[in-house]
This record gives sequence, structure tokens and C-alpha cells, in this order.
Amino acid sequence: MPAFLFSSLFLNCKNNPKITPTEMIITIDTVAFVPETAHVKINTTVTWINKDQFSHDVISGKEDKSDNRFASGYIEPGAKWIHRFDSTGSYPYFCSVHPWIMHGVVTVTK
Ligand SMILES: [Cu+2]
Repeated sequence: MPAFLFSSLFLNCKNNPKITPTEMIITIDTVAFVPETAHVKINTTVTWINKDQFSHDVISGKEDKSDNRFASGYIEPGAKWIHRFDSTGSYPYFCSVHPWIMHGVVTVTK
């Protein structure tokens, strides 16, 4: 893909928080999920990529309480974990290693 096209797509994403891609990447870096809030369309595949130097995980639920909708297991530095969202709704999640600081939410719409 030409560089200018990629950068315009990137700018569109930044300027439109309601964008609903069918693939989404959430980066884990410096003990944080980036972005923390993701809006996606149903059946979107979300990939969490650990670019940090520590292991993290992605556990569905709030305030360190799993709701058993998904759980990644440990994602080592440099590794990734993929989950497809096939139902609409709000999916809060956290990292069980650092629950006091690492949390996010994926909102899935039709
Ligand atoms: Cu963590």
C-alpha cells in the first residue's frame, strides 16, 4: 500500500472515533492497552500485540473480576492474542497482572 494511502487511512481512524473496522489491533505498551477504548463492528477480529517488556494478559470483566467471556492466558513480550467478537455488546477487560492500571473496553455494534 502506498505510504500516502496508509497515512490517510490512519488519519481517518484518528479523526473518526465511530469507525467500525473488521480487524483491529490493540497494542500493549508501557503497561497500557492502546487504545483503551475500541469501537468495532460485529465479527471483528481483534489482535492484542504485546510490545512491552513484561508479560500481560487480556481477561474479560471489570475490577479484577473475570466474567468468563474470554481470557488470553499470558501474552509474552513480542507475542499476540486474537479474539473474534461475534456478538454485539460492551466487553470490558483488564490485565490480571496489573489490574489496577491496565484496563480497556471493546464495544461491538452491528
Ligand atoms: Cu499487564
